[in-house]
Amino acid sequence: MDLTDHEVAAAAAAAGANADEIMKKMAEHKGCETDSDGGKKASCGTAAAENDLPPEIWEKVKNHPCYSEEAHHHYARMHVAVAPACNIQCNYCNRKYDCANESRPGVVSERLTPEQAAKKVLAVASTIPQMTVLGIAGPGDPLANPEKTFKTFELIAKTAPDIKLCLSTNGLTLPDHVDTIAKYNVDHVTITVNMVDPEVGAKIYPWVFYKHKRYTGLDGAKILTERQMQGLEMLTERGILSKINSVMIPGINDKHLVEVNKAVKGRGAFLHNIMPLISAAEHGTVFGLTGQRGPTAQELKKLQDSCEGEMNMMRHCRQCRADAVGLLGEDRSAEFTTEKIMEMDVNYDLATRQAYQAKVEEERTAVSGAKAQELQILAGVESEIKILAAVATKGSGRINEHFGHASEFQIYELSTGKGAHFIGHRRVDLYCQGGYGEEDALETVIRAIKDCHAVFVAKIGGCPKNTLKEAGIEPIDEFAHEFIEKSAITYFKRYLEGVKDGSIIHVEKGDAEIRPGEVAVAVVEAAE
Ligand code: CLF
Ligand code: SF4
Repeated sequence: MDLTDHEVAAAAAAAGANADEIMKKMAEHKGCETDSDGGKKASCGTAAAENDLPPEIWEKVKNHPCYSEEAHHHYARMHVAVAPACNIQCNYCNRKYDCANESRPGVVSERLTPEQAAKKVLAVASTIPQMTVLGIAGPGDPLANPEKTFKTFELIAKTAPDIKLCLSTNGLTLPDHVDTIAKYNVDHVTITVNMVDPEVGAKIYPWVFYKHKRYTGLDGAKILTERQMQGLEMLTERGILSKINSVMIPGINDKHLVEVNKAVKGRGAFLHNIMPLISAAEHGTVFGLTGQRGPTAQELKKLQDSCEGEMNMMRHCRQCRADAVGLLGEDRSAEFTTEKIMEMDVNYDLATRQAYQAKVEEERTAVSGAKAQELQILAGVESEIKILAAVATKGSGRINEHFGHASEFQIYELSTGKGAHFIGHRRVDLYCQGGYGEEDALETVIRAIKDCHAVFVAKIGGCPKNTLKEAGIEPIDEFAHEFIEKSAITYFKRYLEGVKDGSIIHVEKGDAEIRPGEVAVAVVEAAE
């Protein structure tokens, strides 16, 4: 972290700690990204495992599904929609809809009071024992609604102290609330940073509302970026883990996000999550109406890859709703409407939750064991070839979803250097229940994974199998219910052997389509 001695001293004073302690924390955090092994980059960020991180950081991320890619196969999060107001305008947001910072452009079904939210958290925690994180992410900006946000955290900390608290903000008022964030033990804060240059910012933010005044254009963007950077530095000083979300907007900030990556890394951000712009005319957003496109799958991957050398990237974000409940990629919010919760007999039992989570940890250890075996499978094999594979999974790190039931596919890059490396997901229509007919749904699946050489499924019918093969995507069901990485590497080794003996002709694949969340029917009034 690039702090001057003066800044370090100020950090120490602000945090009530001495400079040695602050420097120690910084050094530990740096350890995630420095060469520690003869030039071999130490693992960090979402892909990091227990031995890669300082123990106190591992404690914070190990069962947070957004901060740990590995954890997201096993642990769930929930959001409560207690924060309707916002203090800025983003050109990709229509206030009828959820905050696009953290949500797909669907609407929240209902807004909650802090008391209703606390009851909902207990109801979900007793029904889904692997739900470990409560996030507040909208539908407006949580810190533009500080009373409701912090009251909710206060109630939950009292009644469900084992649940981690998480917050996502546009950062405009973050510096004013960092002490309160620390006071309520909110250990994870996301800031959406789309620019560090006001010239770029003026194309994304028509206005910001700051200290009772509306600022437009360059003036507004300048205030926003200064406040975001100040807030990030203050979080780092206090040892609060921060993640940066950036929306990739081709032609506006796509190239600039490399600069953003450097700026946030330099200020101690733990993770960077570059997400594709969600934009369609029916959303009613400025970008939707002007026809601003989002990135393709390979454009997004290229940018994420180019930033990865600087800092570890989150690639498993689902751009979820402000009232999402469940594992990332699944949405169980309909099971927990206020009406249903009020009728539920809520029994929050910490011991039951802990017993369940102990079982989850056993499963997780088994997945890690399989990963270690994966490296042995590839021992001695070297090749420049890299291919992508799509996987149908319901979670737990296994190939356990039917092709026709998959609403998304997880994408892994296979190489002799990194083995099976998770790089993202692609949302699709359900093949078995496509609202426009099955063949239309199959076409959307093919468009979403056409940069992949293979798709791993638990089961698949003869008809889609043939269509996939015609599209150059090999359907593979022989590893049903096996671990993802180990199976993918077994396949990859066989693929490389086939290329070597001439039975397989390797061809490079093209690009694929990103298909972000669908627009839900608007059922609530616009956010204030
Ligand atoms: Fe929610 Fe965000 Fe916390 Fe996660 S989401 S407030 S850090 S608990 Fe996660 Fe959802 Fe992506 Fe956000 S997948 S949109 S990154
Ligand atoms: Fe919309 Fe969120 Fe931007 Fe506010 S910060 S305008 S709610 S996307």
